[in-house]
Amino acid sequence: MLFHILTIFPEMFKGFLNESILKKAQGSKVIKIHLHDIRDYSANKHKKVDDTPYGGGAGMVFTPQPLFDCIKAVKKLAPKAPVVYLTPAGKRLTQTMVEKLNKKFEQLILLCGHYEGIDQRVIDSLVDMELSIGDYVLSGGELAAMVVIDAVSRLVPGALGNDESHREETFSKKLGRKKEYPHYTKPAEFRGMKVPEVLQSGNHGAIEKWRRAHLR
Ligand code: 6GU
Repeated sequence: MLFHILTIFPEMFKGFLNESILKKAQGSKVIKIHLHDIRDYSANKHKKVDDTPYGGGAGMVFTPQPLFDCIKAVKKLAPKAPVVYLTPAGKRLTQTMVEKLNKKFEQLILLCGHYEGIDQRVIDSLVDMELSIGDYVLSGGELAAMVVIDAVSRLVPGALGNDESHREETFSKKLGRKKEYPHYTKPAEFRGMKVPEVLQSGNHGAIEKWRRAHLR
């Protein structure tokens, strides 16, 4: 999976990409991330990318020119990839949607919004999908793009090192969240709190049964 990230803050991704499990995934080449600095595409001599909104109102709006040129250039590299605009006004990202993105596409173009928004003409002519990661407002789309990259990448075979895709079955579509059984590791007793005997028994049938009974 190749992610193209269109952003005015490419530096925000450096820590995320270099410190997480995504570093290994990139090393193994199953995940690739290409950062595109929208400001590089500004025809303005001061590399300006925003302006005041027509009709008035608070805040600034991304001007269409740098976005058009940046998106056009990236679409040339990835003609079949959808342009996904990250905005709090978008459709809410769910695990089902994450699975679809992973299955349907080999590349994704993630456009990170800022200010009050982007010029509507960009959305009308170049954006395929608007996504939000939840009902709260972030100052930019970068954190949301990282969420998309993380959630999609962990479904890419080989990206995590362990292909335990069947564990995804514990994601409950009905509850809208992941079902988990309690996890324990060494030591068997910590500050008087003991690990359930059955988990130390080596009886896989009994362990399976205990875990099913303790899913929540
Ligand atoms: Cl995708 N962008 C911004 N700016 N805020 C958000 C969001 C996205 N999803 C939830 N809040």
